[in-house]
Amino acid sequence: MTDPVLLISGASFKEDERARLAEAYPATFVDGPDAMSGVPEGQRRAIRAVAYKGHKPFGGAEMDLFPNLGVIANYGVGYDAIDVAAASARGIKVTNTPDVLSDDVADLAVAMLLAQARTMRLGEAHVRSGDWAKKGELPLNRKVSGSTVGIVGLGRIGREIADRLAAFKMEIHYHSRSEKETPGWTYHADPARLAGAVDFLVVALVGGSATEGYVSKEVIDAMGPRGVLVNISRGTTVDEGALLDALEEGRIGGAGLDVFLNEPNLDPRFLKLENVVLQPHQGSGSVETRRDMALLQLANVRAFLEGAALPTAVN
Ligand code: 8YV
Repeated sequence: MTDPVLLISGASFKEDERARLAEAYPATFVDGPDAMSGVPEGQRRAIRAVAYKGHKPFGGAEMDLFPNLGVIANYGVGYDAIDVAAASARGIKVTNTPDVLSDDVADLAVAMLLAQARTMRLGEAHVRSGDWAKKGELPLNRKVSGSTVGIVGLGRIGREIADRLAAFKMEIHYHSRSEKETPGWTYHADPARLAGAVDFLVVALVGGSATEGYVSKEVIDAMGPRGVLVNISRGTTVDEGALLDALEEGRIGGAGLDVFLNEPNLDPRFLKLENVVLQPHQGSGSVETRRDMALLQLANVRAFLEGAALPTAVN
């Protein structure tokens, strides 16, 4: 048997994604970083590329198991699970899958914003339970079109969200590290000031240590009792304890959340809340986008193994 040059790491890879990678190059498979030390030593020496999927930490200790590793190709735009500094220090390239998923993630952000503002969960339950016929109309809800939104993090995905919400005639405000060139949108240097100025706050930050708890208690408190928070970035970007307290106490109006600390085992306090829409980290989860992500990941693996320029390197 030929020694594998590719390690496919991630229990969440779909069968067809795994098969496509394994057809392209001799490969072996593990569930995640915890299982990498179980790869036989001879195979570990042969491995030059890792196709990675998942959110478990992939650090220097795991990289050192593979003395000839040259690239870690991440399935996802966010690579906060991978210690990029450790990779760079070892001369290992890291790649990700930007752009191809921005539309999907922005679509889901808008969907959650609409669902929460227009109380769609309540509406659905009202129809299914028969309460519509028995009790009549639902309490009125919240107009979205023409209202004000704040985007925290105006990167590729943040811009897609802002463009969509501009089409809802919403006034666009944003916060990012620096002011950007935008079509008449309002920049706020301070995220709490932004939160205080808008009806809806959408978090589109990158993950990682630099943005941990960035949407702090102060930012959440500034939103006020009608404020709705939407997060499609990482659970780490929001102070989750402060968010739960504010939601439970009605100090903010509600939230639409696709990401959580400790996902998929989210804090059970979320499950008791009525003023939230909860999604299972499925921002990029359409058939079309996941196919494009898988193909871009493979393109990066292929480029590395064939000595070509990496399509989407991050270091
Ligand atoms: C995940 C994501 O990669 O792209 C990202 O950063 O969070 C998602 O698209 C996907 O769930 C696979 O883990």
